[in-house]
Amino acid sequence: SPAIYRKDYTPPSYWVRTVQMGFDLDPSATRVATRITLERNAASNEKVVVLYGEEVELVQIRLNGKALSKRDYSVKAGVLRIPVALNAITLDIETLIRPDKNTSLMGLYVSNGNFFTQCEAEGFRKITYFPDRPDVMAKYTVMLRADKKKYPVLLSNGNLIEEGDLGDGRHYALWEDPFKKPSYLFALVAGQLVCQQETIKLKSGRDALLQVWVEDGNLDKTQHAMDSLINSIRWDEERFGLELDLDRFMIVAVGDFNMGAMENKGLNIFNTKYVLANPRIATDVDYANIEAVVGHEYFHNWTGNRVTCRDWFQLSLKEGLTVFRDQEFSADMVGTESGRAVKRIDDVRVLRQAQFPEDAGPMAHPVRPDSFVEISNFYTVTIYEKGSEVVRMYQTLLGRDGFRKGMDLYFKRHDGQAVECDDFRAAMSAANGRDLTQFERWYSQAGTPRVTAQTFYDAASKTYDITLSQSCPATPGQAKKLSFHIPVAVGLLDSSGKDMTLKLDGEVAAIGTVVLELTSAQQTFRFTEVNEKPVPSMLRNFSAPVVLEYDYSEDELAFLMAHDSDPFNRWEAGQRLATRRLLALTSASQQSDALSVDPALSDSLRATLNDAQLDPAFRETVLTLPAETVIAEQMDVIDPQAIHTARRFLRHSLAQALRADFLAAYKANQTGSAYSPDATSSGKRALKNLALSYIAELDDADAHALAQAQYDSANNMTDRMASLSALANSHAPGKVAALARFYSEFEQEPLVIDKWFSLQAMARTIDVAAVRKLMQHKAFSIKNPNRARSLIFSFCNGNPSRFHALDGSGYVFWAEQVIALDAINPQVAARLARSLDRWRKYAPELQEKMHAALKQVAAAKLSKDTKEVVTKSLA
Ligand code: B3K
Ligand code: ZN
Repeated sequence: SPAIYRKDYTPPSYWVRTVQMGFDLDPSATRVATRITLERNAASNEKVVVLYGEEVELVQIRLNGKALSKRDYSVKAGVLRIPVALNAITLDIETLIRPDKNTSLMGLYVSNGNFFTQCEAEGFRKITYFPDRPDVMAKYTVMLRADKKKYPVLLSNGNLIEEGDLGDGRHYALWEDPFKKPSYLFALVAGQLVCQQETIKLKSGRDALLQVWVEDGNLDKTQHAMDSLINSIRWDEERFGLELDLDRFMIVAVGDFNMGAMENKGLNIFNTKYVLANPRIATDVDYANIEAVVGHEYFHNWTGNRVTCRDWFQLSLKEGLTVFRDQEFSADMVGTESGRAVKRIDDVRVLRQAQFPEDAGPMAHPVRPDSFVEISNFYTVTIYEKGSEVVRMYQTLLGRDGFRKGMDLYFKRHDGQAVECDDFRAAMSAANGRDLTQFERWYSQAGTPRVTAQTFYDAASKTYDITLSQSCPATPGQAKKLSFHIPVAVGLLDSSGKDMTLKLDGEVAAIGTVVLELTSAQQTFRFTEVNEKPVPSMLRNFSAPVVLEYDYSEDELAFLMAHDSDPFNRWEAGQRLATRRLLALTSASQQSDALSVDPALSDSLRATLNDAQLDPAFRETVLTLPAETVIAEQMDVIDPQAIHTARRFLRHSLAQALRADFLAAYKANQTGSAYSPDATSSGKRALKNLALSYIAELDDADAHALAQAQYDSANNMTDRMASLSALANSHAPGKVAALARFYSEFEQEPLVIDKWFSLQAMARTIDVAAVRKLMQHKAFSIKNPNRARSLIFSFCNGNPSRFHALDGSGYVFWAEQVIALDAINPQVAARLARSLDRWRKYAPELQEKMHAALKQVAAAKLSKDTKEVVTKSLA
């Protein structure tokens, strides 16, 4: 398949003004009648209507009432062209589709007997021929007809206009969306569903009906999603002055879904994983994720739907911005400074574990890509998470008020339009009178910039110089990079650990933190009237998505860990200390040297663990060692076995050194019998369960008893999973029984059975044979994306040392699964295909085996999704 280039964008030849659709829903033969009114685009020279269609049977097409014959149009590779030069036309298109055969879960499909749609990015063309591109925005009216018994609930975007019976057991519902939208935001849902609903008053005084739709039997799991929706609505009113623009807002949960959720106008469709929760089935992390995803989809109503993307290269315009908004929402929901820091740390962890590797691999792409083969492959951590960091940098540079001004201007200028990332930057710039020309490079250049700092204190003149230099590694298609505009937030600590008042070249710059703007390859910033040699705290709150290199002494890092007023950097100092140990241990393990670790790290960690002034949630982040994938990023040649050995050794050593402290923390952070997922309680549970996981490293009878006792008495899924995981990774006598009991207790809860598979796939002792055996389990199905992810992805992506087994068995398994999945669901397969994309970073013996597996996949008959990934991996 050929690549599509951003530079080739041309405006559509025709605009669509209105769309009227009629669906006769039937799993094996759904008839779709679509009437589209179009208007010639004066700005286009093309005298042709261009419609896209995929896997649809075209029954009939009429232009201004007259049936077209095959001679009146051409169809090639899914593109239907009708030569016509009229200013206004009406097209009637009838198509026939088979939702029950749709395993790609794009377009209209059946899940557990009900109908659902997923149209972003290019799924609408699997329903009917249409100018399926995001810059074509139209008003939709949708008539749904179906058997009343089988499909009592009929939903689509916007407002319900009319419903009634049709006779012979069928009924209908007519929906109208008052806002124009691109086709990717179209949705319909039909089937046997029930809802929790609530009417709320919006800020302007209008009423809005909120509904959460689920399958029968799940109504006891919708309250948290409803609460999260209401909180999201309130937050957007407060923080950005943005109100819900509809009278009705619906969330629907579906068990078969490719991603997390979808922001269809007024009818958000969610993976059940991001809706259903109660203490019995959901962990604290699930609760937090549901809040974030409900927020994310709701916030899209303005950032994505009211203002959308001109083309798919601009995807981060809506995704980066909306992730930033959901991150800020979650942080505000916690409220405390330390809670905000924990959220920030979590977000940066995702960036480092997933986005930094992507940015350094063969799929690296700019936040605004220049080309793609399959757009579905570009719903990436770069577009989402790095995109969010880019948006965050505006706020760091302009301040919260300046950022808000920019947002206001963005909506004032572009409401109802499909625009580009440049338009967002222009609004931020114009609203604040700031030149943001150079900032554009964050959108156009891929790769993670390195910022190196050097410092010099001159006691005689009392000046302190920070010299920052930047560079950025080459990425595919981009050998040389130009300098980025990088905000580097800096504080200086005096010898008592307090923030100094900062003067830059004689001017008072800040009491605690100043944002230095690095725009050249190298710049020196001079602080004056610095009375003693400070300890610098740099890149506070992770002010830019870069790697900061500075030659900190061990003492300085311990000092920052103990004193930095910036909680993010307190955490960061601990991570730097731990990373040094882990890299040294990894290398010792590679040389087969005896492993040992000095007490300095455990002393610092003990101080944090026992510091009752600090929030438990924050202490948990400090005591958590960098992930194996984060260590891997710091090595020239990745050695998964050595990294794993090193990390386990360090955890075991810490468990030995801090056993009594962990036990004390375990006892001090019990949360009692009434479960609540609030930040304080979940923070306590996080610390308590981290303590349990360290103690479990010791794998002795006391540790087993502790885990078993917690398992036996757990009254919520967080505690249950933590103890089951401790047991599953140990030699505890009760391990097999606990896994069996867990299964039988939760057999009826698919989301919990996903956890059961996932926990085993990530266990230390598992191997490919055991994964294959689990695939034979009656509860396993490769067709359900959540289930496939819970077992196959958890093993391939979440268990590096087992997946990268020296015999190459993991890669053979991977190739088989990619090929099998590709025939069912290309999007899911292409995600799995990414697991080997960094094969060149590994030792030759592993590389060779990975290469063979990649070649095997590449030789198979593949979707363009998976083909693009393996082709780029092998390039
Ligand atoms: N916008 C959707 C993405 C769906 C894409 C599917 N190929 C989810 C989100 O970001 O909210
Ligand atoms: Zn999104």
